[in-house]
Amino acid sequence: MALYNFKKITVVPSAKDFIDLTLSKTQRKTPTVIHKHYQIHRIRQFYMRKVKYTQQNYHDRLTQILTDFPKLDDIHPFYADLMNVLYDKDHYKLALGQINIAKNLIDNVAKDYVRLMKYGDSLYRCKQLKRAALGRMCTIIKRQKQSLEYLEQVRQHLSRLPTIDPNTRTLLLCGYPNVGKSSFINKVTRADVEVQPYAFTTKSLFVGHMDYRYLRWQVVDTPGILDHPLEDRNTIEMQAITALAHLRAAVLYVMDVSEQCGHSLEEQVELFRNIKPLFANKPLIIVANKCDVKRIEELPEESQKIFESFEAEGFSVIQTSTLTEEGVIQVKTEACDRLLAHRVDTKMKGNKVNEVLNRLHLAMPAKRDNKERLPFIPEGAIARKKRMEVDTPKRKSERDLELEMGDDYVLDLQKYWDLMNSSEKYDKIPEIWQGHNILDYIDPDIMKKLEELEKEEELREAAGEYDSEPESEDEEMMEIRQLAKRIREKKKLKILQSKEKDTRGPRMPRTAKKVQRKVLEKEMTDLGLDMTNKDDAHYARRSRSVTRKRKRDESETPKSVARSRSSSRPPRDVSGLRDEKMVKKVKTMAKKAQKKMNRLGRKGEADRHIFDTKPKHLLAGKRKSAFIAEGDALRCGISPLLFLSPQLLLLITRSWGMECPFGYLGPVVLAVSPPMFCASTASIVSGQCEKQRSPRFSSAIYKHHCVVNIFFITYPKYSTMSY
Ligand SMILES: Nc1nc2c(ncn2[C@@H]2O[C@H](COP(=O)(O)OP(=O)(O)OP(=O)(O)O)[C@@H](O)[C@H]2O)c(=O)[nH]1
Ligand SMILES: [Mg+2]
Repeated sequence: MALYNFKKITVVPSAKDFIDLTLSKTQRKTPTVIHKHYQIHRIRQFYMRKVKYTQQNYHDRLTQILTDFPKLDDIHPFYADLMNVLYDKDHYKLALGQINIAKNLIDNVAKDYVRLMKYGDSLYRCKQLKRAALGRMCTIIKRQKQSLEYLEQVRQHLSRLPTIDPNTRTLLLCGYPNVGKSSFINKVTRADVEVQPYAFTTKSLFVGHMDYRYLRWQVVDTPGILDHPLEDRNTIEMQAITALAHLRAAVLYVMDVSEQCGHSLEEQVELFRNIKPLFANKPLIIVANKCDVKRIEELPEESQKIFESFEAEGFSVIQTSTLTEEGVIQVKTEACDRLLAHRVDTKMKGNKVNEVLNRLHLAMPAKRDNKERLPFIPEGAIARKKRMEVDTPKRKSERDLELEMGDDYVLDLQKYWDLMNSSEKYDKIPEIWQGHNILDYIDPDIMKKLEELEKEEELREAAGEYDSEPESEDEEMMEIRQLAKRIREKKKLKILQSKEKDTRGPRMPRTAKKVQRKVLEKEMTDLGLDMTNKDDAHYARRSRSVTRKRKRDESETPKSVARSRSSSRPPRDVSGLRDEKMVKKVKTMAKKAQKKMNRLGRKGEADRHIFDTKPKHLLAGKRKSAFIAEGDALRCGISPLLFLSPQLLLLITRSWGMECPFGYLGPVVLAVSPPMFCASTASIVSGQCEKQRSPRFSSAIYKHHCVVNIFFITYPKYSTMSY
């Protein structure tokens, strides 16, 4: 069974509010800026989102309504019937059905328009589609105005219904109007139902709660019922009938014995007979109310017989007065007891009881014999207890002291300190002593440890651990010792000797050892090297400071008067080679060796490559930056008639790149009639500067279509065009 909370159904907005809410939410939560020059895809997306968002909102809200409102088939029959009585089942179902249809319609509208939007080719069209979609959705909601209003009323009413649990222990009050049902419920529960001396004070069900036998009970007060056929009963009465029909409760049929309610005793009995089928399988008590006014015994005999016949039928009749509270509690207890018994009975009749009983065992211990068994306390325990009860006065606790001294009491725990010298109890302990934190040095066991150490030391000494006995060592050991001594001495001496040396003094690097040139040359000659003509050679390795800089070579003999050239080092490809011939040979060899490599070498991705020597984005200016000025040739003082003359050509060539009032002169367009030709010529040339469609240009062509025209294409001074 679905669980519904009647109190927590969300508010159903009216159609107008619903539309306003949803549209404003769409407006708030979706983007708002769109331009017609945006990509069409983006425009479509923009409007599609609006349509979808609106649809989703409507859908969600309507779905919530559908899920929040209870389905009559899913709830307890008592509530289903009550709702049928109160709101009319058909109307209710129809309203919810309408809402469901509206939801589906809105979904379909959105789906259709989103599909259409895919073909929208302009902002305007997309916008119109969106408008149409939202409009249709809103119209659908507008048509649900009545359903929404009805559902909101139902919601409000449902939320105010009393929370009656159809399955719990219940006492149900019923009877003619004005007999004192509400007075009774007010007496036995904490409920506060209106009591008035006229009929139909209570127009709907009321519930109150009470406790009996540690259980929670609910008491339901119903509106009064009149005695007429079921079809004639109004909604107020039908609520009572519904409660009677569906609640498994103990029924208290309240009668007014005094007939102050305006209905005779016979009428009340008649009603009882009529609605008796509703009491089937329910404990029933007849409450003869208002006994303070008239008791049954005071009634005429015929009337008394009525009650006697009731008793004969097995119904208990209890006289009560809500005014004097006579019999009220009796009615309550009897009704509750009977209901409990009845519930147990019905449970026992059910199938479940066997399953439970199989598992239950109630143990009832039987008495073994009549022997008296007194509690036993061992002797020892008694003795100990006696010992514990000593007469010596108890030590006074701080609490006792506090009570004794009152305001003068000061908590002093220092007096309990366990010191060797009790006079030191209140001495102040310094935290720092001679610059040391004394807490770091506190070891409570220090004296003990010291004692132990001393004892150990004494024992060791006594054992002679520290006595050395050289005699005990053998000769070999002696020798080793002596040798070691000598080694140590020698080592010390060596260290001393080395310390005497000044090891850190300046040293001559081995490389800088001076070798006499003559000595070297002689040595080399002896070894068989030819050492003639070696005046320029320098054999020694260059020491940095001396030969860091290459000595400047002597200048060449000047070849011109103006300049003299200093002789430089021989080029690297010549250096080390004997003569011209050798150089030539080496070069051919190198070329040959490279040949194969060159043949194999292909242009690869690693090679430097300029992909586009004239990238358009760098070289083409803005479209507006170049324009063609008609008759620029004239402004430059050139007659169009001189078109073919060589002087003109020369002039044109010279004027290329010249400054003119519009910028710089560029390519020349020669336009001759017929105009078509002019246009094509012009467009060919102007195509270079992307100005085919310049209106100024074409109008110029058509104005002068019969004569030869010279057009200079000019570029503004700031143009980046290169030509
Ligand atoms: N003297 C007397 N008057 C009572 C007693 N019980 C109720 N009344 C009066 O009867 C009148 C009706 O009482 P209600 O409790 O409103 O009766 P009801 O059955 O709830 O009436 P509806 O709600 O109209 O069906 C009130 O004026 C009460 O004061 C009673 O025991 N003794
Ligand atoms: Mg009432």
